Amino acid sequence: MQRHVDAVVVGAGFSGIYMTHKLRQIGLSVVCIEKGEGVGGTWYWNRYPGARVDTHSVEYSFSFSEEIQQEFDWTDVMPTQPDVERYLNFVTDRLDLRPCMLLGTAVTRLSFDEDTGRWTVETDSGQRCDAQFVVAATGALSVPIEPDIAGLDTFGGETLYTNRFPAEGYDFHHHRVGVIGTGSSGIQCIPVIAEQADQLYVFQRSAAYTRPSIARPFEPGELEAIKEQYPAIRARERAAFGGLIWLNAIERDGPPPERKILDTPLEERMEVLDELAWEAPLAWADVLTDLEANDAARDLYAELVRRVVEDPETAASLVPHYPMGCKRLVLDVGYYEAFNRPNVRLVDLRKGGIERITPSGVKTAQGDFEIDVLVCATGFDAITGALKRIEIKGREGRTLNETWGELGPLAYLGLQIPGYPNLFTVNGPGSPSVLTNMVVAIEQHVEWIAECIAQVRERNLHTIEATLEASEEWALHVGSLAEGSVRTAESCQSWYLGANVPGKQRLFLPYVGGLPRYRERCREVADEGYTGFQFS
Ligand code: NA7
Repeated sequence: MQRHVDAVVVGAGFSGIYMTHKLRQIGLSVVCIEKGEGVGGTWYWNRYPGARVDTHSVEYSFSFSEEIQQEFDWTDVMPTQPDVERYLNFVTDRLDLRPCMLLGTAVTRLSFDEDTGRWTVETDSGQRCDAQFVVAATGALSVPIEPDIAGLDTFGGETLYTNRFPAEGYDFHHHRVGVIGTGSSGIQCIPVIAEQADQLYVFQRSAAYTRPSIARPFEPGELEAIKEQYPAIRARERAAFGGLIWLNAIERDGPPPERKILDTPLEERMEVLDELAWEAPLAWADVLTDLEANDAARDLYAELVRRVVEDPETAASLVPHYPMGCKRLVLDVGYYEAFNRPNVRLVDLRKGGIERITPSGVKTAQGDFEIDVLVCATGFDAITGALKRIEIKGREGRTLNETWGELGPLAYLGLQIPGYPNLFTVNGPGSPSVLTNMVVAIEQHVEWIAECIAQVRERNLHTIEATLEASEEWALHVGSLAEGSVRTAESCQSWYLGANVPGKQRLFLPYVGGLPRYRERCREVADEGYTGFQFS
């Protein structure tokens, strides 16, 4: 590794790959340091069976290179984990990024030297370097959390985690399997495991809202036809609220629905249900803002579940008990159908929780379940988790954990933390990130950061740093936008709020105002000479 570089990029997922390319393109010497042995970030670690993107492949891809978008061939409409990993390796090679990547190495410490204005970057391999700029492309969902369940380490069988699943896969045939966790990861792997296992127990603490994915392989010629429309697709994506135009699915970035569920008689609601099926519960103007309307929409949802799941008790347990829209909506392939199989049993933990894991299985208040394999699909310390796990020392040696502990997880525009000059965060707290098409959000951040760094260098400046005042103002603005929706309702416990991590401050972290408005604000800040930032 070079000892003295212009920039270090931490992480080689979508963000790190593009950031490394972009910084090199504007003439910087760059090292990209990645913990995984390969590139891909989320798509390197989450290799569990059934792992798949819930966005159309063409939309879940970089738009910055016409060559790349024309040359790469997706196999599926909704890409699988191997397909995304193949794509990111293709991009890395196509841009010839490997010479400046250090894989299999984790950044452990970042320290800012106020005299030199440079960062020292230390790693778990003992290699270190210094750089003028650091970009944390560390991912919003990259720090797994282990369930806080007694006896987990006493289990005598195999314990697997979806978010660090063995690269060689796992054969569940002839095994009794337990899955803990029914978020996206659990819901995607359960139908696949159900097809293989002798017996599958699904330990559900909270049911999730999910609906069928449009997953299927591309028809011959279909991808080629889409490739001809890239300019129009990209332009529409950039203008869309969530960075998504839902190719091949219903148009959801069009005008919001006008009718209110509470103003609609029951019979008419059922007609809408028959017509729109899984789209029906959210096809109302009042569902995401009025909890009573949300309850009514949940009744529609419950009816849809009952139409698939044969056992009435299981169907009832599979209906979430919190408002729709509070957590990320899941897309699945045969999830509810899996519960009609004779070898699958839902263990509703609301009827008696897990007491402990024993050497032979899971002991709950409603009985013991003997298993050979335990799969934990128990989620992540989202958005701030990865940054908090690196020891980051900014001005006056203050660690990021001290700063955030005192002030909350401040990051001006989600791009920079006051007190940490020349350190940028891609998809940091307070940016649209996880509420939007991640790739579109990442491209916007990477391009803004690259332009900002180019400006600092052109003007012969040493550092750029978000002011405390601007960061606090931004945090208040982000918070005020999220208020009054089901996302912040008391009955909502989501990872957007940090509610899945014991002890984490309850705060809605992403910016809910949509990508176009956010992009415009970032543009204005740059055009006005970087308002809210100070230079040295
Ligand atoms: P999620 O969505 O955070 O889901 C984690 C699941 O694990 C969720 O059902 C949790 O129940 C459950 N969980 C966590 N700890 C426990 C314990 N101790 N006992 C029982 N159940 C537990 O993570 P995913 O990986 O599925 O998805 C993350 C994101 O990736 C997703 O939103 C997409 O954006 C892609 P809980 O809900 O907390 O009651």
